[in-house]
Amino acid sequence: MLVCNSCVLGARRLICGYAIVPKEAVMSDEHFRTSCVGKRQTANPLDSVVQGLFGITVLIIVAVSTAVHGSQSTTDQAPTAVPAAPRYTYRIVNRYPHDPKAFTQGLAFQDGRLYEGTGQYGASSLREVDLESGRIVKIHRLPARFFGEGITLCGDRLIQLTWRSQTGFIYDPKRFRLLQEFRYRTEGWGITWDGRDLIMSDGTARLYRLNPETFQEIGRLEVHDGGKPVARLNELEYVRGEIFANIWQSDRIARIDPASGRVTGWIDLAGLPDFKARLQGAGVANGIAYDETNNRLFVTGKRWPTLFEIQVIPAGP
Ligand SMILES: [Ca+2]
Repeated sequence: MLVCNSCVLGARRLICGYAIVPKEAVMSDEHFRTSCVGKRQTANPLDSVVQGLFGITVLIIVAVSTAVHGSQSTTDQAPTAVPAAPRYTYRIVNRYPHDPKAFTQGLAFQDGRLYEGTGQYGASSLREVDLESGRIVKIHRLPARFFGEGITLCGDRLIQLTWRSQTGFIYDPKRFRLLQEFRYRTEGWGITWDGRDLIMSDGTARLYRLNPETFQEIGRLEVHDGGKPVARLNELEYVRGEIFANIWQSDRIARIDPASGRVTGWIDLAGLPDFKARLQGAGVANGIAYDETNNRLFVTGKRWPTLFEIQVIPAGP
């Protein structure tokens, strides 16, 4: 059971009547239709008081539930560590349209082309998107039994993970022709390529190095900050010697040292997108792509109407 990411942990920090829902529900259209996004539009002032009391109750339930289920892996259950690494914020360099229906799970950029992977059963896809207009240039729809997750370029191959199917797909980036499938043992969340190895996340604080030819695990990295594991590592991007990782249920990106797993900085994307987009169903930040040729960093989120090019800057004291 998980807490609704759009309501509790998003920028709005409101508690909806569906705050504790299975992960599948969090990611479903049904949840967004029936969650506080819809309720709020007809709320009266007293509702906020009721919601506040309900929220406190929900948080107590979550705390008790966590204690009761404490026998599970500490890595999986550990809350995101209190940031010990320096904080960064952003400066918006450019804004581009983004499909507000795209449940973004992966983003990648190479040779002037932007690629996006989307999730949800029955709606998962792989896309090439025109950066300037947001127009879908090319789309491959996954069979309904697959929930699409992270994507990455790996030389002249385009790789896409799926969530719980332990199945990855390899495509020709030009035509999206399926070249090969591969298997892995964990859930599939994010994936990136450092020019040598594939690096994959599974929602825990662990990153896996995979041989890009055999897809066998060749190493692991425990990601930590202030001595504590940093769980819920999601979409990934290799950026000039660092691994950038979205943290699921938050608008933060962890900057990770690939050698030690230490978080060297936190990029806070709060405020992207705007409040109006949140009301219209935009979820948390997810999707990082780096244009190595032009040194451009792109970020977006689940159902965000905008894809941003940003410059990362220190947050200051
Ligand atoms: Ca990426």
